[in-house]
Amino acid sequence: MKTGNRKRGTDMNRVDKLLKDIKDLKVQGARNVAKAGIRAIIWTVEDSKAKTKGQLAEELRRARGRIMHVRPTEPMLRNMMREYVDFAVSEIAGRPTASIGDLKRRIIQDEEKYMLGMEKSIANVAEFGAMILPDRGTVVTHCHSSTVTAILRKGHADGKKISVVCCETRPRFQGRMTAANLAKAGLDVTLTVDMGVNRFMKKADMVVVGADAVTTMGDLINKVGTSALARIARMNDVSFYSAAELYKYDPLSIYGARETIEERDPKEVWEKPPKGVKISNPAFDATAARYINGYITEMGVVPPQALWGVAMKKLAEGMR
Ligand code: RUB
Repeated sequence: MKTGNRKRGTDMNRVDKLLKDIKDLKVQGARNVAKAGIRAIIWTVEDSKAKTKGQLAEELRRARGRIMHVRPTEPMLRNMMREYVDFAVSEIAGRPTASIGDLKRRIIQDEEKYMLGMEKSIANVAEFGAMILPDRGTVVTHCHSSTVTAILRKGHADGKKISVVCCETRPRFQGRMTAANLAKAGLDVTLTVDMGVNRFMKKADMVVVGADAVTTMGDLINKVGTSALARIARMNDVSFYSAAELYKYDPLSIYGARETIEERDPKEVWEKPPKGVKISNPAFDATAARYINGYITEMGVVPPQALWGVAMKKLAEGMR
């Protein structure tokens, strides 16, 4: 992730710049967005001019509010922001004799423990995911998910002979990133235009995609095009999995909240469309649980209906 200092000649500080990078997809994928959110909290603490503990706590709460909504379809970011800032605020409230400097140091040091938790978690997902990959066969994926590439690279490292078909993923072509990453790791890779995936599905062994959000019903919200892929997989009797760390679960969906689907700038699709042409550019779509064989999580592969129970336990335990 890029770091940045206060930009000369503009009002943009490094936290604003990082949030803009997240919005502009310079930081891409739910995991990386969540990590960048933690970075933004750390920078808020480092750059804080708060003179009292109350001011520091208030700055953290305000920063959390801004960061949480920078990309609306990202419960991992929201879950991590809640947890990290709750920890920071409870440190501030629970250590009456500590100086502001000491408190800031504690909050900043916590990042290391937190990131370690994230690394352990993705290593476990990769381990469980690699186990269910075919020993030899074709796996289809969509967009760029760091979690899916971790699984495929682990499978390859374990000696599985896997050919991967990546959808190019219009309009921002994140599939190219996946293809480049996997080819570099030595896997056999084909990039196809999105709708060209149909002809590969007939000989595919499984589909694995990432996850931006998972609901209590077990439905998946991921890059637009995922739901069509799931249906094509079902028509061809191909198993469909999503690699989703448990922090992708949205606890608000237990009360019936629906995931907001981010609508992106129409210019991503067509810079200057002719008059009278309307552009639709949703970033994500929803895939019903009935199309999903399982979620590959850090606790193992779980059926969609069971995910929320396992995820609530993980959220209660925390990342550290
Ligand atoms: C990325 C996307 C990815 C998930 C999972 O969308 O849909 O499949 O975020 O990624 P965008 P990861 O490019 O709009 O961010 O497994 O890395 O969390």
